[in-house]
Amino acid sequence: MTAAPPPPPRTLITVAPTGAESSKSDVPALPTTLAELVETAERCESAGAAMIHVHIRDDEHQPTLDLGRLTDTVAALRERTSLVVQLSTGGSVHDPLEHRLRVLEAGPDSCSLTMGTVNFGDEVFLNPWPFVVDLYEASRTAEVVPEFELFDLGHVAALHRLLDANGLPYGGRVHCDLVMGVPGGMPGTAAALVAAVHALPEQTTSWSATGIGRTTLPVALAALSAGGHLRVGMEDTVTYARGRPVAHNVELVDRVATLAEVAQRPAMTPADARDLLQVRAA
Ligand code: KMH
Ligand code: ZN
Repeated sequence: MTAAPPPPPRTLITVAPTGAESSKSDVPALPTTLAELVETAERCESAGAAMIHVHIRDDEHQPTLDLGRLTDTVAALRERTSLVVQLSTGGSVHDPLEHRLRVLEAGPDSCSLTMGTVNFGDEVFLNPWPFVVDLYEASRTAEVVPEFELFDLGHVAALHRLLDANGLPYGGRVHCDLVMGVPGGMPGTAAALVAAVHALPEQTTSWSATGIGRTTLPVALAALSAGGHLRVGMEDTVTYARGRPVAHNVELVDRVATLAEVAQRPAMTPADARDLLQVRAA
């Protein structure tokens, strides 16, 4: 983007409550059952979240992309909340690409779409270019709005390439999420955030930022001051403050809802978010 647009008057808060990395035994507060996920979604919506980024677990609390479970999860979240339901197509680093493509069959409003491969701690989060293009085209066919996950400046460049070659996504809006502070990706600093935001394609209509681990607060503050939206949750950090584990995802949503209020860009409603992202009407 070249010119700085006026900051949006309201802040989209996305909650990412579970992820695929933490184990239930290490982090008992992690919502891993459907009942825990729905309870979390309800409380987070009341606290100001408008979208939920969903990874699910099996009966042993292990990450799964089981299509039946994903479909039931989307239905349960729709029944009990108004949140925009975004399914992860990233899954865990161990999920095969073909399983990740099939996530769209569960019929979410939105899906994550990571714009390239990245080192992910000691692992590799694999997103080869042909897979990125296949997933993008599949999201358009399924009328699911992608959220472009950008872990590095190279991913921003890849988004230019995708939009230039393949055109706009379903719904016509381009919403990005800067995922910062992953060991292997861009750091969770204000300087990196500003560089990434300046490099976003001109087609970008909104962006949020996520700080992993202890970068959650600096990234949220930088995003708010730069006119961005926010993603928080136990997928990204399981520590509320030094030595103090997160007791419930709602604490993280509450905290950034307060920051957004202070920044005079209060949390938007799920209806606002549906309009912002142009997700398919129910
Ligand atoms: N669990 C990470 C390997 C996404 O949800 O799309 C990938 C991830 C990104 O969380
Ligand atoms: Zn995720």
